[in-house]
Amino acid sequence: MSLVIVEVNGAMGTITLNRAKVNALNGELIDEIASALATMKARNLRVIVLRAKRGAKVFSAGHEVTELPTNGRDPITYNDPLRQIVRAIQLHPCPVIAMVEGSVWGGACELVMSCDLIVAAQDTTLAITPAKLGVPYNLSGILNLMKVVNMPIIKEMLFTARPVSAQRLMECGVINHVVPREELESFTQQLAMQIVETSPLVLRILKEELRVLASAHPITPEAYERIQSLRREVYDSEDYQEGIRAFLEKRKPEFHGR
Ligand code: YXS
Repeated sequence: MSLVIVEVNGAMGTITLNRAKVNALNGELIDEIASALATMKARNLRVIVLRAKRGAKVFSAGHEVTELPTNGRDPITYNDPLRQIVRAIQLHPCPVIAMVEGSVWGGACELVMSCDLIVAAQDTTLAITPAKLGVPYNLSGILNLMKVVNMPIIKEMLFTARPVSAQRLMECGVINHVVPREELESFTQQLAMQIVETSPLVLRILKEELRVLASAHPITPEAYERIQSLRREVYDSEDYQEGIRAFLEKRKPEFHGR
């Protein structure tokens, strides 16, 4: 498990992202996060902390761009690793706390927001970037963002793809606590211990009730199919190819709406 560091301290588990340079979420890293979660579930741990290494400049750069398909396939399908790990966190039977320092990008914002609580260092920023890359984000991903971020703010984040400060996101009710970096670990540990003292059976059912109710959004098959056809027009577009090409060529994309 080189891409994550797994620690267990009593009833608390810690998963530290440890992939070189910027913790870009490739399939291998996500498999190791999922494996760590499964181990912690088997050990009946009562709270999990998901973090980057101490002092990280980048918490995670989001989806591994080189793993986004450019051959006409949907870039974010049900079994995409990002989709898998978001579901694994949402279905994990105990609370998962995202302890965030550094900058968070793209799908890593959804990863952080799929956690149950977010504690962030003061200099943390989150940027949701599909519009910058030309990626047609998927319905369940958008719903996950909407569960956490109110509509005016999620529209600004999605439409501008710009970083937003942790402080502002705490004021908007997205982030639970913002603390100085040097207090991040102790504060998160204290919060985790408060959770450990409560009934694990009740927490398990509360978390699942909240997940089920928050996901209860009726959508007709025709509406779903219409969205999927609109998304296909995007990932089949020249703009989609341009977004990924520009990223790989380290230049600004030039989108022409086709
Ligand atoms: O040039 P080398 O080989 O050292 O590689 C560079 C970057 O190309 C690479 N890298 C990535 N590789 C794959 N996937 C990524 N997401 C990714 N991000 C970065 O890591 C090496 C170091 O990056 P560099 O030189 O830019 O470091 P930096 O410290 O100057 O800047 C760090 C970042 C994170 C601010 C910068 O790398 C950046 O803006 N990265 C892209 C962030 C982003 O837009 N992520 C969204 C990925 S797509 C996604 O998550 C969803 C599909 S969606 O777009 O829909 O939200």
